[in-house]
Amino acid sequence: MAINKPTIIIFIATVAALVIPAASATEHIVGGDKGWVFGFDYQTWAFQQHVYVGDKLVFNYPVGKYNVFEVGDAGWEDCYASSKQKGLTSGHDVITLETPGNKFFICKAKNDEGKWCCEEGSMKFYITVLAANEPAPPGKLYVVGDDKGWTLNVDYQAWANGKKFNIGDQLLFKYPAGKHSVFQAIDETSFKECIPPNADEGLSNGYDIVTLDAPDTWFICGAPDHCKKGMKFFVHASDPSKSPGFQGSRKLIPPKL
Ligand SMILES: [Cu+2]
Repeated sequence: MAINKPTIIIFIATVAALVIPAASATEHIVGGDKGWVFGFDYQTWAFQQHVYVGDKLVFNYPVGKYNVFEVGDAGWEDCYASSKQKGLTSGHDVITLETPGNKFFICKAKNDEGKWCCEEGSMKFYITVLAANEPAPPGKLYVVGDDKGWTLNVDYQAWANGKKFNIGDQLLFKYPAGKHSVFQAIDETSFKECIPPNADEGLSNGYDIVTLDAPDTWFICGAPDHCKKGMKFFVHASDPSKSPGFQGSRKLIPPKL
């Protein structure tokens, strides 16, 4: 029996379509080794994942302690899930991400001290699921100061000097709202002298994300004297368009914590 060429091509295409998604599906353990626990910053974790349709999210926690609800963006914002909705409660909940777009997850329980896990324990996040053929988002997300966040008495220049930044990378400044702020000094001189630009050019949410879009950026805190006390650093970013990975800017909704 002769098999003609189109048949073979269709056959190969079919096999490829069946095999490739399965082979590339990834399990993302929510919170990594920490699992699904009270007081972990899941939003930052989610921003650091590259998630594709077909991938799975795995929530690990002691049975009975917490739960998982997939909600809409309003439910995520307000920590709300309808009383009719049944959450996941197995302690090892696996959710397959079947469509692209933003997916929202919350916990609806109280911890041992009677505190709400979503409202008070930041057990909530959204994650952006990419279509199989979408390019990986460019850039890396760095938490400024790592676990210390954006605060006094940290050597931020030493923190920045240890890293190779690219244009398109993002810096996340975490701090209690009202205590600090984030400004980009307009040049090296205003950086050295701690002169912030206009007040309306600063960020002050406490969870501020800045995309590096220029080779040189100077960051300073706008709170009185904080810059002079060391809340300042300079970042040099290379241009990754010279490497094949860069594909435009990354879309984000800032979380409201
Ligand atoms: Cu400050």
